[in-house]
Amino acid sequence: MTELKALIFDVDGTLADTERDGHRVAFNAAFSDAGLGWDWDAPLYGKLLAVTGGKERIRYYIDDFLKDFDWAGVIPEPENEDHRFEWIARLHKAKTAHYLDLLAKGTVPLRPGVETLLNQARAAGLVLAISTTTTPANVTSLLSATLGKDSLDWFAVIAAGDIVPAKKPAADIYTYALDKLGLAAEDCIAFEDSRNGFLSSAGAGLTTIITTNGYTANDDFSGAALVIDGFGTESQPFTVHSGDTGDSKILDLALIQKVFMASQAKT
Ligand code: XBP
Ligand code: MG
Repeated sequence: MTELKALIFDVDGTLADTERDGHRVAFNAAFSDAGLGWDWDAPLYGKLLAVTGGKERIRYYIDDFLKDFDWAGVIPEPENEDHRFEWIARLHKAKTAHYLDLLAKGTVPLRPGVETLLNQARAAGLVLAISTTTTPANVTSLLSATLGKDSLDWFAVIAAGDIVPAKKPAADIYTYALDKLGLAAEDCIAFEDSRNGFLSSAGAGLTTIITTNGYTANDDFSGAALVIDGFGTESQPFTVHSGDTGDSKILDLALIQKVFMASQAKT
């Protein structure tokens, strides 16, 4: 049986509830600046989360939700795929700038219990890493805004965004993180919030604990080691969707070790 060496965290929806009041708001601000008249309300955004990656999500919206989008109104050669991609990339860059502003203003806190768990893990000498689809600057800004600049050094690897061509649900970003860590999947445990994220971590062979949020509570997490609705704190204990948590009400290192060992015993 191997010993748990590293904790690998997803960011959006896992470390922080970023989507509805962070990314969505930033997308809408960029759309407004560009005079597009698009408004991604909270329920629509829930549907758009089917596709990970901001640029990919915009393309999905245009192709599947705005079937008659007039490309000729925004680029000179509307049939040119490279030009379409570049236009979306520019729009997404503007979205990222808005998102970074929101983070700098402290609009997006970490989820309750996250900071305590990170500190526990560091004190216990566990390696920490990040594996996310979002743009790298979004990760460093979220960590700096919530935990202070020094927290960037807490993470041995921050694997993010376009560093791999295939985003979640592909396993690539987790495989990349494991490779950079120089660890095997059996040495680590992943923390995710969504089905796409879980497919990615499980695809890389990682035991995964799911902490759901408003957008993902009804996702299919069959095969996950544990599914709870948050990390839990003394005043806000988690609720269990599936898995064995014994008497625990908080996702602390003792529970993580227990879940990790139970999953090792099954393999
Ligand atoms: C996160 C994403 C990202 C964010 C937006 O998924 O899909 O696209 O929604 O960030 P996960 P960007 O939590 O599974 O990594 O606009 O920077 O892509
Ligand atoms: Mg996520």
